[in-house]
Amino acid sequence: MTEQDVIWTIALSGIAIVSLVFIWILLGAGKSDDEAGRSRASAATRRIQTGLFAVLLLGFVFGTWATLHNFPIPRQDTALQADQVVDVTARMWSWTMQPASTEAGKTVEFRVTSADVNHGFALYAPDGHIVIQTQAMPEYTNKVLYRFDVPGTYTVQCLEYCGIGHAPMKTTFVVAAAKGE
Ligand SMILES: [Cu+2]
Repeated sequence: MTEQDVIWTIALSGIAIVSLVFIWILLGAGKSDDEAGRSRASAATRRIQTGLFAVLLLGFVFGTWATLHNFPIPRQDTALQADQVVDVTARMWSWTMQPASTEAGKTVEFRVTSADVNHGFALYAPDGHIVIQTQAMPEYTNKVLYRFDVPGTYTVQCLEYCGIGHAPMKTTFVVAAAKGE
């Protein structure tokens, strides 16, 4: 199951649960016309609302933590412990990367900026998976860290529409096999 399928399954199950509870409440509504029954029903509804809210809140907090605690965007205002720095400049419609290669096992700090308009810096692994991305913005330098475990030819692609030459705005980043240890 891909990540997308897992997210879909969770989302659809959540929608199904909420819908079932809603239908159950609707079916129960109007049954009791005595005062005591009504207040019992509204107390039950409140308990369900509170419970659902708590479950959703915990779900969102956990989901946010689980998906973001490994986020590759480091603190931008401190020196980073990278093995190598790569300066990346985007412009309409090309990339400059200095240097444009590293070695497997190294952690690389990409310092990404733009010489003209906003661009999106995205790095794709040889198997086509996106591994990191950040904005390339004029007058700002955005840092992103990545440890390269898999050697091969990575592809850099612009992810922010920047004019007629946007789609072919690509370059490559080569990760050599680690030198024999
Ligand atoms: Cu672009």
